[in-house]
Amino acid sequence: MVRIGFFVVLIFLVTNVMGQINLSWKVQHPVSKAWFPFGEKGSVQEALIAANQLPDPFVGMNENKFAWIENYQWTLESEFILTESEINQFVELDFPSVDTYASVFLNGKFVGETNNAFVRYRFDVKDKIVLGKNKLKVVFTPPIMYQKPRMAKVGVTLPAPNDVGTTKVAPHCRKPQYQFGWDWSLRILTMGFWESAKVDVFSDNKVLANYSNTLELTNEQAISEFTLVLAKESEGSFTWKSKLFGEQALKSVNKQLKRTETLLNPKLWWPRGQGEAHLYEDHWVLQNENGDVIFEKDVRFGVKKVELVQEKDQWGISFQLKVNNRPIFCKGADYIPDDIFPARITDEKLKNSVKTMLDCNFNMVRIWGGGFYPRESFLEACDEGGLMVWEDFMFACAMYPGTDEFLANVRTELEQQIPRLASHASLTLFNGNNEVDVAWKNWGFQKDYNLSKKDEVLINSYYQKLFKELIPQTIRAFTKIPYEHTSPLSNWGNDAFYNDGTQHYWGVWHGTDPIEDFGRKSGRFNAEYGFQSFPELATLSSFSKPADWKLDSPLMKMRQKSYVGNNMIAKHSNLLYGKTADFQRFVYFSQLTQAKAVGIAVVAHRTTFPRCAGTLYWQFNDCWPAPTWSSVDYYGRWKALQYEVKNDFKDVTIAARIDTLGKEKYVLISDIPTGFLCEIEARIYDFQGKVLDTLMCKQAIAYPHSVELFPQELKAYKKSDFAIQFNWKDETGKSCERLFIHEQFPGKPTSGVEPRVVIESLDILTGKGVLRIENETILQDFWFASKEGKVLMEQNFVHFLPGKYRIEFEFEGNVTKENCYWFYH
Ligand code: BMA
Repeated sequence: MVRIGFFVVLIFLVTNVMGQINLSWKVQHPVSKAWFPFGEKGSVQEALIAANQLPDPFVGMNENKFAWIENYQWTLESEFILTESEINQFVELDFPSVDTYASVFLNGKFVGETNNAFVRYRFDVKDKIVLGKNKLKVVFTPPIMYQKPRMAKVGVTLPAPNDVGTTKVAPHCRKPQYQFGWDWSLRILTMGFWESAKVDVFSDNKVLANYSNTLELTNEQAISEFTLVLAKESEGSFTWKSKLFGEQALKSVNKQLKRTETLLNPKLWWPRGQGEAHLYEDHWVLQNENGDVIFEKDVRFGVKKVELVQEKDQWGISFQLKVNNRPIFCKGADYIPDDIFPARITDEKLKNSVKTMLDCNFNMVRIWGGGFYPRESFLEACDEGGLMVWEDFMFACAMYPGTDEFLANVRTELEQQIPRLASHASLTLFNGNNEVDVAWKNWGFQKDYNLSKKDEVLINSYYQKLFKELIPQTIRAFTKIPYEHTSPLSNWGNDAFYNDGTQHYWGVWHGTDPIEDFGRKSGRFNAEYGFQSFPELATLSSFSKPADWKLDSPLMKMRQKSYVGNNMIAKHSNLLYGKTADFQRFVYFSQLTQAKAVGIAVVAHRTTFPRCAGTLYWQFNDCWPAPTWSSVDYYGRWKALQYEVKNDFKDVTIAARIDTLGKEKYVLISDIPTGFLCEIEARIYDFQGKVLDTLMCKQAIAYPHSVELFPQELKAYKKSDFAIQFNWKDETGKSCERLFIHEQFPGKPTSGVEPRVVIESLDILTGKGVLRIENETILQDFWFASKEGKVLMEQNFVHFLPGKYRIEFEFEGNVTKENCYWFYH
């Protein structure tokens, strides 16, 4: 039999789907004047890399080779064809996200300008189109060039300590602040489109967005409002068909169609662990007067009530979120942009992050204010999984303008973003900014920037207008979701401050506090605290060579963007695990140190509810491969910390509460709303694996609460070294176990016979492997990894009692028996 195979190579300049033309661009090099492909979305930087004109900025010191780009204007061009029938319809340019300062021209005529990367721009170009070929040109101006002649209007130098540029313009720009430089990010100011720009051709009208909003909620009913945003104002009436609520005839007001509906005995949306994250499913069809369908979509929405309780109490001022009248203990992390190049972050990566957070028992994620607003795919995954979203507005660590022009620009951003974000069941809290207020009051801006009393008054008034007037007013016009103007509300440093509101505890990293202070200095809601570590070898190898693997090598120094430096990691890791000259072992120790630091904090926070109502560690992810505070590195490899929080965040867990190192107690913690009866067995071993004692108890535990386990029984053992293994059944009936090591002098190497570690099998087809361990003495924090691929374990960095173990694991990429390695101590 002869098989005929054929390949068709199609090159599309434009694709026309349902009246939408996707635009593909070329870009001109500002110096050589040569044109090269840009594609549909991305940035000039990514286009230069793709055209082999620049190397990967993540490798070595290549970051420096990108600096010149922000000194030039960049021109992009595209073409599209319009037919006879199309030019008689409405034609609009749709730019879902333009980054950031662009002037748009069609067929040589000026169309408009953009100046906010968080705004969707649409331009009506009916009067500029021609039959046949249309030429589109967009000129991008980089931030400093754009702002230099304009920023004087603000009337004061605005402090912007993270902006590493020659002229600090970050606060003037509605563009992700981390791209100007951050203490975990390189500086690359992208110019381009995060999402593809399109030409929209439509005959009558078009729906641009749909929103949902719970207006009122009682036990008996929910009143919800649904909105469709139209492209054009229409005189005629529309028919809005809903599978759940039936048909309704409507007229538009301010380009919007609104309907209010009642749900009887509503099924509520609950955060993960508290109940079902129920989403109503509906199907909407919108028809115009002629009966033409102009919109059709499956929509989902949730019904919930959120309150933020901030009351004076026995400790100070609370910060308690209540969902559906129930106080929730919030646990999770801070989320930063997944890449320095926003356009190349895939929906798959975002969904995977949400999955990891849910698998690790988070119920909240905080979208931090120095990046960008989350995409729909991210929020939809949060809605489905019950992951509450704390949403910052995009302002961080600097002072911002409050001129009429700036406020008008931000108003457009808010009017688009707030209804979109608040439509998601997962959206739980709005926060004005990250650390703007705390910086203004504590970071010495007044002196550092030589600000006069008059300047201070002006900056104060700007703060007031933006964060205390414009943002809350715009929120209130749409939703009842709570808002606070800033996080943290209290600074770290002074003991009394920990009693009021939100806290970002930075006394260890940015101060001189000992690591145990993570357990002692807790705010009422800890929205940030963390410790850095190095990513594992496979990630290090993606950007560096063995010769660079020293803390003070030029590359490692450059990679470390925090002024505090790599020595802070070494300081605490040396104290806990001892010095090592082997860099790979140091990486391992750095991750253990980070896990210990954050673990101490998490357990302290969870066990002090209701004084403490939340714990979000800094930071979940990375925007490039580097030493940072992340628990999952840029390539998705889990650090020790990710495994630690997976255990510490479990709804029913047993954890070690550490006050001073070596003096821990063991606690049962539960977030089960109905309370919980837990049967626990604890076995005490010596380091050779001999059972010294077995303890049992039945512990009833209220919501959310913690109790110390076996305080009396363990007293005698605490004078020497021992291991304690807890076994219990969680709320689903699943057997759980956790092993803790109690050492008189933590960190000293465990002496004993070398374990036998064998990779029994590795199946490339299924991506599954089996590891066997045989050990005669206790193994502490056993870590299994690959120098090239990615190893995925149910648990890693775990202790093993003497014994024989068979461990199944999964892997991705190039994992071989030869390139796997392990550490223990
Ligand atoms: C926090 C964050 C970031 C920063 C981190 C580490 O306060 O808000 O600004 O990256 O500190 O210094």
